[in-house]
Amino acid sequence: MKQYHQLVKNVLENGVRKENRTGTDTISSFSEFYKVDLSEGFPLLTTKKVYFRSVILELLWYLRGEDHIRWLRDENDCHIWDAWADEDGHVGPIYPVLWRRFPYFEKESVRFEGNGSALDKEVWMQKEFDQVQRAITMLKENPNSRRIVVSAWHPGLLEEMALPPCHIMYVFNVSDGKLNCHLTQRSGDIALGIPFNLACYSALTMAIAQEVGLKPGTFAHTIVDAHIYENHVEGLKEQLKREPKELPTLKIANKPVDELTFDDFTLENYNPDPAIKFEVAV
Ligand code: THF
Repeated sequence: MKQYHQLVKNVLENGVRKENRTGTDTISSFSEFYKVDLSEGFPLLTTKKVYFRSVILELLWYLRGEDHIRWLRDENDCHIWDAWADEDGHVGPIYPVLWRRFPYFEKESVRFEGNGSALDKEVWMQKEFDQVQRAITMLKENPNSRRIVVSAWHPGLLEEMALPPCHIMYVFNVSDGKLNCHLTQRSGDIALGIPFNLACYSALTMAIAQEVGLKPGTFAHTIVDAHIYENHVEGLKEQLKREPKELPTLKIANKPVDELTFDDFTLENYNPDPAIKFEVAV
């Protein structure tokens, strides 16, 4: 993954020092972009070990639509979201809820009856929108559409969230029989989060491509505030000395996305360099 190494170099070279809410300063570069061709392999970094199991479990958890991490933390012993959850595991309406049950209002006619008379009134009813299912349906029925968007930004709910979404919107695009995905991220932790986000959305794109009968195309990623926490700089410089190897292959069972389990994802030919320990800033 030369693109990732280039991204790290760009941020180290062009970045400026910034203070932030976590108390650990960052080197931060405004608006970074890279893309990878998913036909060249599954973009799981080879210059450090990335925990594939956690990546896929995080994706399956996003797809579950819940406002808590119990499935991830208690049933699957995956702890990457623990820092943001309360004891019950609640994280509020973040990605899973926003992807699968985005709250919205719809006008409906309701009949009020009494005293032998009836009154029809228009009222606003709260509903939930499954954006992932809509994207899949659109890809099947109208693949040339430029409106196949999943948005995880909901200004009215920010107060309820454990943290506001970092990857705020993705757009699917079909060109030449291939499914492309562009992710817009408002804030990206280059050492820890980005390798996960890249692999997670690439796996999602591959799974959806298979379900709708397209080939996987390109994953493209815009990161608005692309930053390296100061305590990650040493580890990343170490990683830059390592030579990227051939990418592994990901095989996904041919099932609808909603029926996938961890065992349906098979990673082949992954021979990474050793893991590098990075502390997560909360
Ligand atoms: N906050 C910060 N500061 N960085 C992030 O990357 C981040 N996320 C999510 C929400 N807030 C964030 C959480 N995602 C790990 C990986 C992804 C996370 C959080 C933590 C992590 O600790 N990874 C380790 C170990 C993995 C494991 O044990 O399975 C690693 O070495 O990769 C970005 O979306």
